[in-house]
Amino acid sequence: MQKKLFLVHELREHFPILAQQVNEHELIYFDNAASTQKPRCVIDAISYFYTHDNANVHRAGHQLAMRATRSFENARSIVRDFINAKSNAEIIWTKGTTEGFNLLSHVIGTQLQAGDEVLISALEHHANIVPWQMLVAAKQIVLKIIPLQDDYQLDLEAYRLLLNNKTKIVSVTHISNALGIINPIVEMIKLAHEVGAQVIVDGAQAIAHVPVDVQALDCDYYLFSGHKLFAPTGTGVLFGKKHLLEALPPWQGGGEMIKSVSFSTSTYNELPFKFEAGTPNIAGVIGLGSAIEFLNNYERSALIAHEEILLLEAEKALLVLPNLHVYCAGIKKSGLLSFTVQGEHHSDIAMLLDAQGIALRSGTHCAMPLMSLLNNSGTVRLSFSIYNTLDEVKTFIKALKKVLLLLN
Ligand code: 7TS
Repeated sequence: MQKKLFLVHELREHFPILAQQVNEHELIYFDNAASTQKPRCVIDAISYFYTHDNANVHRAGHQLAMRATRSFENARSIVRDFINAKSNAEIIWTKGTTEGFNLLSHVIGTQLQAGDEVLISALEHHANIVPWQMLVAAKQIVLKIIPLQDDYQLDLEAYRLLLNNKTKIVSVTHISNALGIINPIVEMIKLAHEVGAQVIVDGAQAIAHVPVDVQALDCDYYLFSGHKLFAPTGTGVLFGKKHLLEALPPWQGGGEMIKSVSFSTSTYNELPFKFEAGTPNIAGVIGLGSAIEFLNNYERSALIAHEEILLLEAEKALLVLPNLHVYCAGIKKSGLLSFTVQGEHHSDIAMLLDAQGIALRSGTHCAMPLMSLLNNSGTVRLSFSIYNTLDEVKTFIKALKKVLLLLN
């Protein structure tokens, strides 16, 4: 397919929400790690579905139901190709990364024994901590934490030492949502497989910023949320290797996930429907397909290079400001960076930037254990997307300088 030339101002035109003023300033949206904005085609795809095709999927034989099912399953094929999964059976719809973790910890948990070990890292989002803690309480499994080096990158040597024949699951983020660090997941997956452990990768942050090829990674499971990839909220994907998903019991019971039901027993549907009980988020899933098609119009490497420039320029400008600490400066990051200002509360800085039309997140970023390690109550986080511009970075730096003067 012929790709469109990437010009950031042309691309921005596709995102109607960006053309607005907030607090009498042009909106600068730097909170993309929390959720991305939606292009017009995604908004239109949802509207089109409800205007023309709305019906339930996989049930009736009437025209609307067939159209709805076709568009819904077409989105599954789009996702399959986007992450290079082998088959549609490996693409399970969820309502987001969090639901993916709850599903996996629950069904994998049924097969774990007391004393089996699950490894997560110190960089994890709560979504990859709390479900495992629930399993510790329910099944007496052992949860171990891969520590960080002094520069906050994962300590691979410690990881190697933690792996042993009791390690059943390694569950780790591809990119940290609090620090932007990219984990060496290819190497981590290889090492985990050497001891027979399976690997779950949290792709919530990575999916919008790096190409993901689940076959090349050889991960066993890969999770992401649609809303961080220009798609509607309430959509998400659980990729799992087919033979592994087949060996797992279903999670929720109900319609769609069954083959036959009697009052005494039920048999289950084939993949991927075995894990998709009840009516799914049909319009949302169609929107997710549309978001990926939008992204596929552009050369991915050009989008990635653009985000890298934004990140590097922001880091360079922040590093010369007094009393300001940029986390993981000089280390390759993706999509975002975090900083703190000595003596100032992160939420004051975010609030004063909001007054100048700049949206960003401050706080723990749902990574409280990591914040304890950093020894602070939170950071200010700048997170970028393909529609952000260098001018926005410059305006942000000017606005931040004003904030710092005001606070002094
Ligand atoms: N994992 C990571 C690495 C995340 O960044 C997030 C959301 C999740 C899991 C959970 O995703 P959800 O879509 O199911 O909520 N992270 C953020 C964030 O950094 N700011 O707001 C949400």
